[in-house]
Amino acid sequence: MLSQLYKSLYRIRRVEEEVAKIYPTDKIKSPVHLSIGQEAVSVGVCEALRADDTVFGSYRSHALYLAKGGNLKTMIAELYGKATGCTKGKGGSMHLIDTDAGVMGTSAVVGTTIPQSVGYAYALKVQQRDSIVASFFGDGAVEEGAFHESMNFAALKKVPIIFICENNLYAIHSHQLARQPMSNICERASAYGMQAERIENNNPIEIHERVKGAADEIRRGESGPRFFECMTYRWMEHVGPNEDFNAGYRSRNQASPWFEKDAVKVLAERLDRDADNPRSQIEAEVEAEIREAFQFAEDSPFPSDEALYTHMFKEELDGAYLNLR
Ligand SMILES: Cc1ncc(C[n+]2csc(CCOP(=O)(O)OP(=O)(O)O)c2C)c(N)n1
Ligand SMILES: [Mg+2]
Repeated sequence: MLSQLYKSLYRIRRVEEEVAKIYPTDKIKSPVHLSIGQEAVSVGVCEALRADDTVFGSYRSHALYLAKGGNLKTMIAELYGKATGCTKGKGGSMHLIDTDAGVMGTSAVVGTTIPQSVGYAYALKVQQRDSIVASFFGDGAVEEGAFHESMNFAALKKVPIIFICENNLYAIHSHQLARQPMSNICERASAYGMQAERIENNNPIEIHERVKGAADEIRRGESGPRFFECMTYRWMEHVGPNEDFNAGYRSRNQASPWFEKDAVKVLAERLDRDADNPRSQIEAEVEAEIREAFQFAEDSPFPSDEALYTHMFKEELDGAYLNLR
């Protein structure tokens, strides 16, 4: 379990470090919103999910896509705008999808996947499946009308969904307290009639345990929707490959407690105390996989001009987009 969590965390961190390194060459054709610093949330939650569960996320979803088992090669090809990308080079970093892995989609428009995820979870309930949905969004999305409509409907219909609010304190450069009259997002979620809990400290093991407990209760029909506000911190600029502690809206001092409790570092240290799990082997495997994925993207062709006219309408989409898992 520990080595699995570490592998997932390390893999995501290293993929995004490579993305940041390559970004200035202009090979990557879409903006990138990096999750560096926030990986623990996606990893902790996705380890608590089954392969047949489904996730939805925002434009900051490299971590979610990878933690849920999304294909790394097709993700990198997508960032490169190549025809072999997970949306055939048409969506870029903000619109990742891998239906085989249960990544139903991510969107550039704040809050839009929240009602989609509730609708999907409602369909699962109507069809009496025992798989569930996890819906990821930021603290900024809580200010959207669609968030509140979705909370209301989900609680009313007791749909099998776990809401994961990744509270990194900022929407672009605005602090939460400059945007919201109360800092406690859970209080607002619980006002809709669902159990809502905050998880401090960005600890993947704690996130995993608490979300797993909720997921099991939902599957057994013992709980309606659940809400977790996971406190976390974005290390890089809102969009792009650089740090931005000189931008004036936050300081390196504010970030330093989050650097201290970096989940990748903490789990690496724990793993080193466990002789049965050689970290070097895990890391070597991940590095080889990453090299292969970037090479795949480099070697892949760009979409043809004709591709501009395909996959525009639902009739052309293959069944996987339309069939529930
Ligand atoms: C409906 C909508 N309004 C505004 C924007 C512009 N916008 C892009 S990202 C963002 C901040 C969202 O912050 P948050 O939900 O906390 O996510 P984070 O970037 O911190 O992960 C905003 C306002 C948008 N993309 N969509
Ligand atoms: Mg935020």
